[in-house]
Amino acid sequence: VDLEAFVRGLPKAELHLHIEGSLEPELMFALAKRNGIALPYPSVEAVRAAYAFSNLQDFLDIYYAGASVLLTRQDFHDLAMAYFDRAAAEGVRHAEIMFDPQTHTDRGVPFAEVIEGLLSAMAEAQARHGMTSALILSFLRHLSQDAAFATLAMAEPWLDRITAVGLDSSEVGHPPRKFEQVFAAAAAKGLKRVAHAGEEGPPAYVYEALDLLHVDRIDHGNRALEDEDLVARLAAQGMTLTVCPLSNHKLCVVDDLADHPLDRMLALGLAATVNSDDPAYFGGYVADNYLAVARARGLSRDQLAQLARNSFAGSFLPQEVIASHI
Ligand code: ES4
Ligand code: ZN
Repeated sequence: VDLEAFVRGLPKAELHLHIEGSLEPELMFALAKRNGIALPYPSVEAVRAAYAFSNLQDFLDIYYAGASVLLTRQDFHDLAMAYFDRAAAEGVRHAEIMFDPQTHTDRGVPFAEVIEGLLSAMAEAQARHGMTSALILSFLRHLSQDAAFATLAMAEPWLDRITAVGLDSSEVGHPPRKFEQVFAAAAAKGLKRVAHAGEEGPPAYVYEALDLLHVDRIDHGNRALEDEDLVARLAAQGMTLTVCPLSNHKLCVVDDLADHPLDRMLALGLAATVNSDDPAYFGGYVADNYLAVARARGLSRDQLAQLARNSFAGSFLPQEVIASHI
């Protein structure tokens, strides 16, 4: 079979996906119309043309603006269902999806509307595709720790349906240590922990995520490669890195996909995985990410299969379920 069929046929888990980042311009326009919201773009083409970013903040400004069309539980259901249908068609068997409640509650959208829409889509993905999923409640790091605590309090009635907390948005200037107490509170409630670290921020932020937030996975982690001791530690403890090649290229974390460090990570013994991050904004879903980096770096089928195994091994599924996928 050709490489594309091989990648699509490989059973995969997706561990780093912002559900708001899966909002395709077509659905953005449809929801704007349904909700009577005016978009600052005349057409789907104009929206896509605006997706040229030179750093993370450039992207985030447009990403938060796009999310303004999401108002009702039906909107969140439709958003997530579009992602699950697409992911299932390209071999994703399990997805751990991040959502940013503050992006919505700060606009007056009730937390219940957001999470109930996502949960109903997750149930439908299971029924329709046999696909399992989990929710990661992500705190916006450009906001305060108090705001994160308020978000965790809002989530209280649904904590049995939330697997982990995460940390995303503008990294530089908002180190993990800012959220030490709220992550400890989440851990005490039995939640797993992940954090974006080392996407634009320095290796010190990866150390803080490990030592102060006690994370179970590092999202991105690219800049950990600048610190040999940190690499050795991440490898020794088998810490999963959720790497996002097309995102890295679009946000200029790497200048050229041909220089992407994914295979260097594997060679260093790091538990790297491949993920789509914000597929509607970065030009591809998870299979596109495997394919693009495979072609740019000349990855072997063994390496691609290793990445897919790493994705299940790094998931929050029970050990016996992980074993059944690997
Ligand atoms: C994000 Cl790529 C990335 N980094 C940090 N925060 C985010 N939120 C959505 N995508
Ligand atoms: Zn991300």
